Order: sequence, then structure tokens, then C-alpha cells
Amino acid sequence: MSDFLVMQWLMSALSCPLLTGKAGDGRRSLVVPSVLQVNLHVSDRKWQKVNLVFEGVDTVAQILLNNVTLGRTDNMFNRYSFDIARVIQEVNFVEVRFLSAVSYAAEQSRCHKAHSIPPACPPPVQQGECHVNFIRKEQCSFSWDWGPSFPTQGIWKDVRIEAYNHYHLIYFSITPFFVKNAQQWYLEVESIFDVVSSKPIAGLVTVNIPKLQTQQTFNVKLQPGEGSIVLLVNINKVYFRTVELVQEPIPGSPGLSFYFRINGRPIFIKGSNWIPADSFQDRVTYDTLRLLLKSAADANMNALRVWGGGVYEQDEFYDICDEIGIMIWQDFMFACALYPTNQNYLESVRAEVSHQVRRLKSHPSIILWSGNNENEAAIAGNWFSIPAPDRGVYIKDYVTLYVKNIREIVLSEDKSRPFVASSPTNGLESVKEGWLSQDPYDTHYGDTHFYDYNSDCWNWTVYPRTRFASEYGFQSWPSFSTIEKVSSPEDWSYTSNFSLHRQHHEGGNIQMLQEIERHFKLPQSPDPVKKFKDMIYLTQVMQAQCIKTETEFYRFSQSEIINGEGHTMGALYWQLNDIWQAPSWASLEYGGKWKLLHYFAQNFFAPLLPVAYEDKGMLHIYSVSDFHEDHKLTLRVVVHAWSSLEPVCILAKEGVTVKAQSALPIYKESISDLLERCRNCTRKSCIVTFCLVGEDGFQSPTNYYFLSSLKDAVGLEKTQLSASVSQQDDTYIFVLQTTAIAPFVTLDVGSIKGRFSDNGFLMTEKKKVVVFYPWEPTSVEELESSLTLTSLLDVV
Ligand code: BMA
Repeated sequence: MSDFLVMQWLMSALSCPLLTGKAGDGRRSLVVPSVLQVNLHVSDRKWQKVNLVFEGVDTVAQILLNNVTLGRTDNMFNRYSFDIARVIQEVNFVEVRFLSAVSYAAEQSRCHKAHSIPPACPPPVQQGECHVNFIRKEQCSFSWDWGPSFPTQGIWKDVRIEAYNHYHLIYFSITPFFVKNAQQWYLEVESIFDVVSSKPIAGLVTVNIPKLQTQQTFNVKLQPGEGSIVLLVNINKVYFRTVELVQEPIPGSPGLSFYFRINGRPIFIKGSNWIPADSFQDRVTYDTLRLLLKSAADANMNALRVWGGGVYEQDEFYDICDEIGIMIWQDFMFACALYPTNQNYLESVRAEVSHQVRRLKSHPSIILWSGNNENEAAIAGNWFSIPAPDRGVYIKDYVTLYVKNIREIVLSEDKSRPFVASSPTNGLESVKEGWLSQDPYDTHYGDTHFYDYNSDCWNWTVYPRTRFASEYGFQSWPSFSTIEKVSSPEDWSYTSNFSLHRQHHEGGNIQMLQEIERHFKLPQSPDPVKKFKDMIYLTQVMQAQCIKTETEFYRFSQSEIINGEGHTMGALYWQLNDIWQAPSWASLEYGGKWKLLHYFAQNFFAPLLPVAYEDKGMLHIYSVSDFHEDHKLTLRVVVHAWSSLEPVCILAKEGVTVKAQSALPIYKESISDLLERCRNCTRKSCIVTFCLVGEDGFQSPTNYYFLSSLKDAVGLEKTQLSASVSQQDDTYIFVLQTTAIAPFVTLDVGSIKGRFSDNGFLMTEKKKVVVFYPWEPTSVEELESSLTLTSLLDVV
């Protein structure tokens, strides 16, 4: 395209781990040089401009070339480009001198005289570092309530040298727009150039899209300096995705809706929240990302929120999402804190935001830009005990950062997507209240985050009937096979130092026990390792069952307004993935293994799902459908006594209309009638299962409703579970047999990588076939010898 030369070195190998040596004054202040020698043959050619470009430096460093300081870096999310034309020689030394991020953050906080910017430090249970809000760096790298403190340091993205004459293309993006009244699509093709010639450069640009038989040629003139050209190309015949965030009055409900209209249709957003896949970003490969994102899609998720305490993900992340159909709610990287707004800081953020939007805006997967995580809530709820007279300063800072800077840049760079300032927020209502709502958790507006570790999670009435649930969750422990890799036998108990150390959420281990105890018997085995494994299993069962209940509540609340609340149009549980091997809210363990929750998600996010709940002694079943057409189906409601694999009674309701993209009641019966109808049943002795069935094998997952806590269940017998394994092409078939009804049947093949078609299920039939999809080569023998089968009554 132009007369330029790009040379590229991948320098990720230079990434340094945290250096913990002590400087003279006792603080960690280290200047650590990483020296790279580069041979660049430029002698035969005179270039007008030669740039040394760092796609990402983590974080505070001085950059030198041939002992000449080129500049400094202090923002991990920026791209840095240094003009080296006058310094470059035939043989060159690039030197990157790092300063400890921890010391830098502390120093910045000390220098910030105007007012304090809390929180100073994370809670002690996180064993983290302080003042992370003073450095533009992955916020969770100083620790989080699910993650360790590894304040990494190094060159974390590509480095290259660009040499060119005349002009050079810096950013290139394509954004589709639809003009409603003309019913016409056009593409905005934007190119940002650095023009080094002193005169304008005129030329022709041809946009050619062979697949759409589109070709248009434009006369362009590039002016000296950095600038952009925007070409508008009309497109026929083809459709691009559109996105609208709909906030409008709802009949019968105060407040406003909050939902995404994608391609003209309201879409219920189903998914989870994404955190960094590793404490060390250089370990996150394409395969890691693909495995995790594919697991999200396989669990029937259609969206993820890239949470604001991590990183803007690498290009491949968004490529995969574009490809497999995962929509992204993209936060800017600010979380759970207040932030400074001094000039240097703002300039750095401005550069970061325009760089990231320019880099990412061509990805159709991104459907929303969101300013921060929970910072509106932090001020509104006064998390940091700011005295009332000082509040105004912080509100001003908030508006300056997220509205006057970030929002302004986003709107000027990308007009194709909505922007919200925070999550949770009341959306337009927050805007009306000066960008900070009195109660950003108001169920009548915007999105909510909801956590409650003190109530019974099986009781749906504790959950907020929100417009959009963008965070909610419960913790569990990862599998023994995952923990085993980073621990030794003395660690294998629920109260070991290891178990306490890895728990970064205050009271987390106790909260899990309390939640388990409500409905299950706690493990009592005299064998400590067995007891630990039983405990892990129960935390996963509990987490899966809690989040199932909560998610099903959000899904069945999508079409109703009850007491002014409802029309819930999103359920993103906290959190998808893990950053290390530890207890957390994740459904995917570090390494990608599916917890029981992830298997449950596959069912509770299924496009067609019957959901039951109890209200004032009545059992209600709703059909939840994401399909775009109505279906006539049969609802099967089956009641079993816990003591027998033979059903007590079966009811088939034919001709049930399952409405497209809705959640509607399809069945209602008082529990006492149901128990009477199914002779000899009591709440403790029986269980209800139900599914929707159509023709040609069209069927929902089989769902269930417990009529009592399982610790009170009467008639449950310890089962003999067995499995035979065989290979079928690239998969393995597990044929399971049971001698009695078995709740939460779990197959575990230890460290063999792969996932089952179903897991953690209720077995009410003698036989069940489960498929294992390996992620790496394995064998029948290996699977057989690693297999553990567990169901609830194996916990002793
Ligand atoms: C939310 C998140 C995270 C946190 C999670 C669990 O507030 O935004 O900050 O990890 O809760 O506590």
C-alpha cells in the first residue's frame, strides 16, 4: 500500500516475573534492565521515519536505544511508538528498564496530594499489594477476591520496528451501519495514517469485496501529520449484525427496560463474566482462549462480559468470539475503586481508550462499551466511607473520568455501539441523576449485581427481579485433580493452611459450608482425604444448584411484570474462568476443566427449557424458549419416589404452546394435590422431573424440582454405580448403570483433559449414556483407570 517496511520481533520471551529484591530504603524499587540487541540493516536506505513500537509494556519502564532515552511507559494498555530515526545505527541496543509496579503505585499515591483515592489496600485476606488504582495496569494483578497477587513486569506484547517514507497505516477498521429509512447498509472504512511527507499526498483507494461483488474507488488526499480517512461503501444483499440497548418505558412497570436488541430482535443474554485466564498473560495461548470460549458456547452461552479488573483481551479472543457467536460486553479496565483524574493520568487513559477502541471496534462480537466495574455503586453506596462534605470531589472525578473523557472518546471513535458508564448502573436514569444514581442496584433500571451468602439459595424469592443480572454467584472448590497439582498431602483438608491461603474471599470457606448445610449432610468421613474430596464435591453440587435456581429465576422472569418488576433480559453469572487453582465463583477451573456448574449451565441456558418454581404451595412450570418460532410440544411431568426407579406417576400434557422468545406458564398444580395424585408421596419421599418433548427427537433437557432438602429425603438408597467405556471415533462412550435413584451423579477422569456431554445429573433411570469429548489423545484403558463415579450418597 505504501512505501514502508515493517520488521517484527516477538519479544514476549523477555517477560520478567515479579522481582522481589529489596532496594536500599527497604521498599521494593527495582530498576531491572532487559536488554535486547537488534541488528538492523538500514545503511543502504534513508527512511523518513523509523519507529520502535511496543504493543504492550507491563508497566513502568524507561526505553532506551543505544543509550539514548526514547521515553517512558506507565500504562500497560497503551501502545507506545518512539521515533528512532535519529538514533538508529547499524547495530542497535534496545534497553527496557523497569520500575516495580508496586513501588510506582505507592509513589503515585504519595504524590497525589489533593485528596485520597481509596481503597488504599485490598483486604488482608487477599494478601495483595496496595494502590493499584494509581497505576494503569491489570487491576487484579495486585490480588483479587479470587486471585493471587502477581504484579507481573515485562514486555507482554509484540515489539517491532516500522520504517517508512511518505506515509504509514496505523489503524484500520471497518464498521457496518444500517440506515433505516433508506433500508441501506454501508460500511465505514476508517484508516488512520501517519503522513511524513511535508505535502499532502493524493491517491486512489479501491475497496474491493469480491464476495459481495462490491468494488468502489475513491480519490483521497492525506494531509501531513497523523490523520484519518473515512470511506463510506454502500453494500447490498447482505446483512451485518446490529445492536441497540433498549431503555424505554414498560407498561405496568415504573422505570425503563434494559435489553439488547440484536438484528432487530430482543435477545435474552445468557452467559458469564470473563476474568484474565492466567496471572501471567504470556501463558495465555490461542488454544487456552479457544478452549475456554468454546466451553462457554458449548454451555449454550451467547455472551460474556470482559470484566473491568483484568485486561483488554488479545485480538485472538475477539476473533474467536466473532467466529463462534459469543457477544461481548466490554468493560474499560477500572474496577471496585475510585481513580485519580490528574492531568497525566487522564492523558494516559485517553490514549489507552482511543487505542483500545480503534484496535477492537471491527469485532462484531462486541455489543457494548462499559466504563467500569462497580465504581458508580462504590460512590453511591459509600463503600469507602467518604465524609459527606467530600463527596462532591469524588463525584466530579467520576464524571470527569468516565463521562467527559472515556465516554467522549468512545462516542467519537465508535458510533455503532451503545455505551454505559458503569456496571451496575441504572442506565438512562443514572444519566438523569448526574451519572450517579442514588441506588444503581434499582431493579427498575439498568443492570444489577447481586450476591447473598446468608440466605437459602434454593429460595428464588431472595433474588432481585431485575431488568438484567450482569453478576451473581456462589463459590466452590475446584476438583481434587486440579488442586493436587499445586499442593501436597498435608494440604488436603478443608481447614489446612493451603485451603485458607487460597481462599481470598473473607469467610468464603465457611459460607460454602453454611450454604451446603441447609440442604445436605456435611461430610463426616474419618479418612481426611476422603472427607476433603467429599467436601469439594459438595461445594460444586451446592454452587451448581444455587446458580441453577437463580438463573432459572432470571430466565422465567423475562416476560412478566410482577409488582412493577421483571422483564429480566440477561443472566451473566460470576464468573466463567479461573486465574489459578483456588476456590472461586468460576464454572471453569484453571486449566479448563468443567466444574459441575458448567455442566448445569449447559442445561439451565438451553434454548428450550421447562423451569419449575413453587409459590404459596403451588408448583408452577414455565416454558422458556429462545427459539424464534412457537412450538407445539408435550410437557411430561414425572414423579418418582426416591426409593424406586419406577415412576409413581406420569402426566403428559399435549399440545402445549411454547411461545418464541418468551417465558410463559404452562402448568400449575398445588403441591398437596400433586402428592395426593401420586399416591403415597410426601415432600420428603418424592421428586418431580419434567421435560418438553416434540417430534423427531426434539426435546428440552429434563429438569427437576426438589420438594424438600436432600438431607431430609426419605427412601434414598446408596446406589451401585458402574460404567463401561468404549471408543467411538474421536469420542468415548460411557454407559452408566445404577441400582437406585441417584442425585448428582458425577463422572471424573482426573487430569485427562476433556469434557462429558452431561455431568452431575439426577439419575432416575437404570441406564444413561454419556459421551466424553477428549481435548487431547487418550484411551479406553486410561479413562477406565482414572474414572471415579460419585453420587450424593457416596458422601459419608
Ligand atoms: C463482583 C465482581 C468482582 C468480584 C466478585 C465476587 O463485585 O465485580 O469484583 O470478584 O464480585 O466478589
